[in-house]
Amino acid sequence: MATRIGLAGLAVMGQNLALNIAEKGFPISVYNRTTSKVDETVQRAKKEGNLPVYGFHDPESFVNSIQKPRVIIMLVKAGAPVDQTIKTLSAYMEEGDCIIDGGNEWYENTERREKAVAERGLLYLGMGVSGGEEGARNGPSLMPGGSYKAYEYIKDILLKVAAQVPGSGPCVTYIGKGGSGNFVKMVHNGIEYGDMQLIAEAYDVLKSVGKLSNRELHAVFSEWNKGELLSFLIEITADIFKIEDDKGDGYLVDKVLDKTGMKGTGKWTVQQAAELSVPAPTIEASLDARFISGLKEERVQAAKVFKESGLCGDILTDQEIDKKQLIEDVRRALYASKICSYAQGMNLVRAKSMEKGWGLKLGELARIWKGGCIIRAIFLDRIKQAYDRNPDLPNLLVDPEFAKEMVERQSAWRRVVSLAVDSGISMPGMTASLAYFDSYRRERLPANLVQAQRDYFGAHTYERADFDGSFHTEWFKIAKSKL
Ligand code: 2AM
Repeated sequence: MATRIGLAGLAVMGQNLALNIAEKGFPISVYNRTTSKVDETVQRAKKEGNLPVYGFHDPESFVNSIQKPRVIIMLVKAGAPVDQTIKTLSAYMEEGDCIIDGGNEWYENTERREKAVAERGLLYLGMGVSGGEEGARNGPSLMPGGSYKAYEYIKDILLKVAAQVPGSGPCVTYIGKGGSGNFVKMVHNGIEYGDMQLIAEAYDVLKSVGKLSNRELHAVFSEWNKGELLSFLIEITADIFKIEDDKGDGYLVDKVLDKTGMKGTGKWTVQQAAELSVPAPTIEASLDARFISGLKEERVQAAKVFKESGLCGDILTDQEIDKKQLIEDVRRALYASKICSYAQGMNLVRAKSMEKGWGLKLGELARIWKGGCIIRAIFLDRIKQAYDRNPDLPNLLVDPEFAKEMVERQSAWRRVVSLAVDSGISMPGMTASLAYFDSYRRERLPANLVQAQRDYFGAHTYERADFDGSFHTEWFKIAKSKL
């Protein structure tokens, strides 16, 4: 009997996705370079309910076991391993067969591969898969881009395998042509960086200035998870605060080294934002925050320089805090900051879509992120509604509903940022979001002065607010002649 689909690359994500597909009723062939993982997967399939998973130790019999036209999902490390796996498997594949890369791949690599395999009649999809291990097993958010024909062929599988959100359907849609699936997943990850940083800042100000204990933080985040901030990341944050240290006294979170790892999608997002001249200060701040966290040893030394010399301590204020008010303010500041961060991510997607002619639908992206993925949140429903109201919305901030929500929260937001600034608590994400809001909503910015400076020293010319045309002034001559 031929299986419906194949999956190559059986690290945890691959194993879980294979079991998910099998559980939805699609017999699946599996393969991995290191064959012990094949046996492991087949064993798991037996244990988890005799799921129809068939293991193969060599690529040829693996490919031949799949019904034609064949579909193979690869979940191997991005970069060269993907090229190697394509080479290994495609040797046995035939015209009309389809390869899907489910890794976090750089979108241009997908476009290159799509072209390369097309010469041999093979179809190609680059599919973002979000939701971590748990999502892969029980329902991820899927972002397939590339060959529409290939998407159509496996749509029935994807619709069943993806997370299901009551009222809004499976968390999958055909994203668009070329590398758009990878690109959208990349921006999703950039937004995830922003969300995590904003939550970390909320934690910092509540803990460092508000003096909340882990128990109180657990209660606060649990409460927040019942309202407009309801989301996977707030939920897991609440959980984290209640986990006690298994190797000593106190809570585990206090023992975790304050040094953040990263795999690169956040950096790519920021690079793309710069490439396309799309302002993304919150996402950029979250990436910088990870870089600064990485300078742990330097920070330890710096803290000594300031503390031991008596220059200044860690927290700069010792003011009386109304805890209840602070908690409410931080909740509002977090929500408003989040709107700005998502606005940046969405605008980056749109800019790329316009550059590449992908025709991406921003509301649809918000819909498929509502379940399965790391940034899943009730808030995404509001984003979808905003784009439903106006698909050409230039920025989420000017959607009437979001505009109202931001204004309602701005006093609290400013209080939190001011308190953090006064206290010497860095809040790069929330501050960047507020600056984004304050810059975007102002008709006139001090850019006139920057432009005048550019014309002064470099004759870059300037436009005028009152006349059309391009102007240059001999600023230096005039200024000095009048001395
Ligand atoms: P392995 O178990 O044989 O190492 C995540 O690392 C997944 O990518 C694993 O399934 C791993 O296979 C696979 N992988 C990494 N490099 C690879 C390569 N060059 N060729 C094939 N698979 C690779």
